[in-house]
Amino acid sequence: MEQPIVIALSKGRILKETLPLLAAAGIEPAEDISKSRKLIFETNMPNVRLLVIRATDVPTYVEYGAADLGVSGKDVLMEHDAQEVQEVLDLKIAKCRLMTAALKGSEISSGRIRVATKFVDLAKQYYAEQGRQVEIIKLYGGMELAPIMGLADCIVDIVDTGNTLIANGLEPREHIADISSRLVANRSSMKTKFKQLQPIINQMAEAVTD
Ligand code: PRT
Ligand code: MG
Repeated sequence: MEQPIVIALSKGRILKETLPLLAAAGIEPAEDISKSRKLIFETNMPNVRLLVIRATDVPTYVEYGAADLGVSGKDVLMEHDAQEVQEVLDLKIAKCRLMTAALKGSEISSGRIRVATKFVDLAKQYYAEQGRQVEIIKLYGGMELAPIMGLADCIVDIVDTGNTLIANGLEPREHIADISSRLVANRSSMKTKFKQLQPIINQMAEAVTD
């Protein structure tokens, strides 16, 4: 008998690029996700359901097995870092870079600095590897404002075109990591539901393009 499969998707910018990859695996939502306020969607496959949730919540659902598969930015995965969440595929979508940034032309002290970010653990790890003393200030959005207002010397944030930094008088400084979205799986689901998950993963893999 087919077991139920739950796939957690990040709403927002990743979703649009995820749907064609799911379609390649024969999975299509039963209704238009963008026109609905629902959080859970039936699909054309009777045993497959989709969750559409905040990007940062996807690893949590997968970690606890409330979802078998999930699609999440590498940034979110690095920050979440859970044993039970297994990365199975680089989907090569929603590409961007994790970078430090500071006010244009500003000089950063070699001593202790303040860094504003929503990626607290990632930033701690990065500066520890650099042997630099930092105080991390957790923010939930609009990181660019922090250096302008003197709250922090620099920020750690996602950069794509760089336009957001420029618009706020900042410039990118250090490249921390290249980011793209990944297909992740719950480790136990990979064992107990392998027969059902494997074809989904393989068909998505075939649809990935650079
Ligand atoms: O908004 P919410 O709290 O629900 O979560 P979220 O902000 O993580 O979700 P979402 O949908 O905004 O982003 C989901 C994922 O998309 C991220 O985890 C990244 O892996 C990926 N991604 C790709 C991006 C960008 N590109 C991106 N440009 N995430 C965010 N941005 C933001 C960035 O934070 C900055 O404010 O866009 C701005 C920079 O863009 P440029 O083009 O001006 O440089
Ligand atoms: Mg957002």
